[in-house]
Amino acid sequence: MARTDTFTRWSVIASGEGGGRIASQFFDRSENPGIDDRILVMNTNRADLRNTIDRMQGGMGTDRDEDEMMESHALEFGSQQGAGNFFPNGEACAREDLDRIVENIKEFGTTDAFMHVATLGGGTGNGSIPYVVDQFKNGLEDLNDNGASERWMDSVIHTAFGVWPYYYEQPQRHFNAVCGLSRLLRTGEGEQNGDMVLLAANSHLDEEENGNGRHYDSINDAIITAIDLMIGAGRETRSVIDVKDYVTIPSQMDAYHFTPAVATELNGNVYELEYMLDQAAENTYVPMDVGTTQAAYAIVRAPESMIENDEITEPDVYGAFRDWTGKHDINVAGQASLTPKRGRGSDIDVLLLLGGFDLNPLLEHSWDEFEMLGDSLAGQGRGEGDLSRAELDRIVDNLESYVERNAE
Ligand SMILES: Nc1nc2c(ncn2[C@@H]2O[C@H](COP(=O)(O)OP(=O)(O)OP(=O)(O)O)[C@@H](O)[C@H]2O)c(=O)[nH]1
Ligand SMILES: [Mg+2]
Repeated sequence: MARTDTFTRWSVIASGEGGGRIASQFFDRSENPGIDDRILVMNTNRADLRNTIDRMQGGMGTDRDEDEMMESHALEFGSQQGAGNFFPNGEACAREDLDRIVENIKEFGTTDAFMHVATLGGGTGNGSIPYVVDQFKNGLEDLNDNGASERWMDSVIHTAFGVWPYYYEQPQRHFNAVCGLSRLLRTGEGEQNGDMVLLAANSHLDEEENGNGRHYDSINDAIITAIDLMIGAGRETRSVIDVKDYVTIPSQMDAYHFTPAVATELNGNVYELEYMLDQAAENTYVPMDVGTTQAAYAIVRAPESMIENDEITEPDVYGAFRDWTGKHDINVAGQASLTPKRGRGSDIDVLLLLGGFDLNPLLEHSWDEFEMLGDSLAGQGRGEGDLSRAELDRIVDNLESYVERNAE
């Protein structure tokens, strides 16, 4: 039992349909070290929520009934059915029901770190998640039960995973995405919001770009694989890199957006580690220039038996990482770690978390649509949510100043 106390306890909060679909994949597996079943999926729309729960049930075997899953892992929030693909509505719904969201999260018991998950093209997840992160970090004083001396969420780390829309999607999705990225990065006051903001772009991960359900599945798999590797590195012995290590320096540098870059099942008897890092770097989850990276973490996961037999060692991994960063001329804050996976064989998985890179290659795909829509959407209340010109201007300023600092 001591183990569970020592290792980081993660919780996953997903909001909106795509976010829920991603989180539901955790339930397809027999175990989720680090997360267990601390997973909450939220939606403004009850039918969507039922669909997500059906999917989760499918993965959990026969012993969980739908009502129990709805009770313990799902939350319908807000008084509207849906957010009409307009993010201020998603935010308004979360504001309406913040206390219920908090109650649900408290059921998880103590948590060291959250992974918040949303697609950025929609209104529900993208509207609510940045707000929830901000409230959990900065706004919950009056929600503390008993006025206890310690604030409930102090020292808890909030990472967020945002998914960029397909490039061909309608302008409103891109409008939402640009606003969502800004709001994940910065609060309304222009302070840091998420402790770490991870990004993946649908078009970048799905070259065929046809966005049907099957493709979502493979994109979502890739996202889960990255989260899994990231969380796993904080669980086992050896050189543990944990979430505190990921967030501290990038936050100090004001460069805390990241993309995963992953290569899995590489034959460790055949390939050099440095080549494996290169393979991962070729598979970043957003379009980016690796040379603009300002912070990088490498997690190499190898079969226990390889590590025990010294076929792969920590010094090997450090050395390869040093050579790799040197070769790309990225003089970065960084760290590497070797983490075991069960079993034998020689398959090695590599995750690079690349941070602080120039965001323009991603934003390029959305900026025109964003600007085109901004004027018509600001000042218009649609449903509960409202977006004033001043709010939109602040969202734009926050993102522009963050991006400028981190551009070439
Ligand atoms: N990677 C991935 N992207 C998804 C998935 N489902 C939807 N998306 C993308 O997410 C965006 C739509 O967001 P949804 O998640 O459907 O929206 P929502 O959060 O439910 O918000 P509403 O607009 O209020 O319905 C589009 O850009 C889709 O391409 C998914 O399962 N995986
Ligand atoms: Mg929806």
